[in-house]
Amino acid sequence: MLRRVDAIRILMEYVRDEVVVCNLGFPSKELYHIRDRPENFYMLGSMGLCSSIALGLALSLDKKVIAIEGDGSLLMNLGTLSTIGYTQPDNLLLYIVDNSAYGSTGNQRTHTERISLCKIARACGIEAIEVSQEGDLRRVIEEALKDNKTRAIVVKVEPHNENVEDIPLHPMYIKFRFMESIKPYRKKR
Ligand SMILES: Cc1ncc(C[n+]2csc(CCOP(=O)(O)OP(=O)(O)O)c2C)c(N)n1
Repeated sequence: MLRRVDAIRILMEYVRDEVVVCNLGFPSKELYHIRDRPENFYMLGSMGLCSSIALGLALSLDKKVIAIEGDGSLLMNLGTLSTIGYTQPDNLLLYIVDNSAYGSTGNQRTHTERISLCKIARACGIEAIEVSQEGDLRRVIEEALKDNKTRAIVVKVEPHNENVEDIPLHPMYIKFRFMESIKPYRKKR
């Protein structure tokens, strides 16, 4: 079975100039060590808001926005799926890395062992697919990045935290570097 770090590494092989907002904790640390770039926004502390921030960015930018979301965080803010389904920006990809655990705090189990985030997303009108095999994952990432509609990919992975250091960047630096990097993509009003 894939691990979260594999799912993030595979996604980042396909990412060019897309904007990426990443769930807090180990997902962000793993992303930083796989490929740091100004267009990555690393969440710090605020669980459950990654997809909501990505939605706001998708609505205000002429650029594909990817939320690297976690099952625990998404369960904490399920309402965001209805808001995303309702607004349906044509440039948003929810990349939900589902390890059925609160991985960053010690792999306590979440409800996604039996509850399907893919089905919940579909019920909100979002085109969603669940995958667990690398070949399928690569195919759906390629499709989703080309597509001009809101899409969700739920990647089922096993719980595992890669042994990586904390992100050595100051939170304000992460924020301002990110804001600067997305300036060219602002929608003209
Ligand atoms: C409101 C809130 N509650 C709890 C925490 C502590 N916390 C930080 S990361 C995390 C687990 C996140 O799990 P998930 O979103 O599934 O991502 P994973 O680490 O498993 O990839 C928790 C409980 C927090 N930061 N904020």
